[in-house]
Amino acid sequence: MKSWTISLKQTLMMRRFVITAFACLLFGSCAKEVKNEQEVYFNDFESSNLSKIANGTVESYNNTKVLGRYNASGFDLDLTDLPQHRLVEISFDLYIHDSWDGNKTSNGIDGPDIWKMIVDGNLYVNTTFSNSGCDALGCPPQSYPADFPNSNNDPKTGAANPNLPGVCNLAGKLGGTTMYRITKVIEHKNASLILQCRDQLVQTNTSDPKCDESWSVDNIRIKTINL
Ligand SMILES: [Ca+2]
Ligand SMILES: [Ca+2]
Repeated sequence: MKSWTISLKQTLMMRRFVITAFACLLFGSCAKEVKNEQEVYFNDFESSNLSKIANGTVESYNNTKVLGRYNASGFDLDLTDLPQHRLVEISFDLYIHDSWDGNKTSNGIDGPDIWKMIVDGNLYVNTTFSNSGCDALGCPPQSYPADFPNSNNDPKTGAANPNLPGVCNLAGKLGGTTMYRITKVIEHKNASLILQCRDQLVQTNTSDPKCDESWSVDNIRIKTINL
């Protein structure tokens, strides 16, 4: 009788273990590690809503509305009254339009073509993109997905979509548009957050810099996370 009681207890424990393990598998995390996430901002710019954004401008690109385009500038997104949190996840689509030159310098004529993401004054992305592709002169390297300088990756490395249409299809120009999915999870506790995106593009040999090289973003999503 005693052995039957132990065996029943063991069976119940085993069942509890199996249910817990199954729940862990099903939901991707165990009870202790459940993330308390809250979306505090999302914008696909389809309604051209630019509240909370400084220096905002909206254009249509490839059948969607995007924040941009920018050249030698950028935008600030200013959020306040965030719920209590430990981390923040920032994600968006970044479109690199036309003939970016990556790490190339060419004595200051072409580049480097730098793009930055700053949160509350701290630099989280400081990279270059190369959209020129490979030609007879070779492949101008880009820093992304690593930071600039000292990183040399092939053009369009890490792209979510490398073959989108360019904005300015100038005769003989390489480029098109490359879309990157930027996602950063950062330690953050403040009730306010300022996201700034900027570029330092170099194109001294053109009369229309914004047509030669520009960028835009779409689907900005910001989540606060408690562990
Ligand atoms: Ca959009
Ligand atoms: Ca350039």
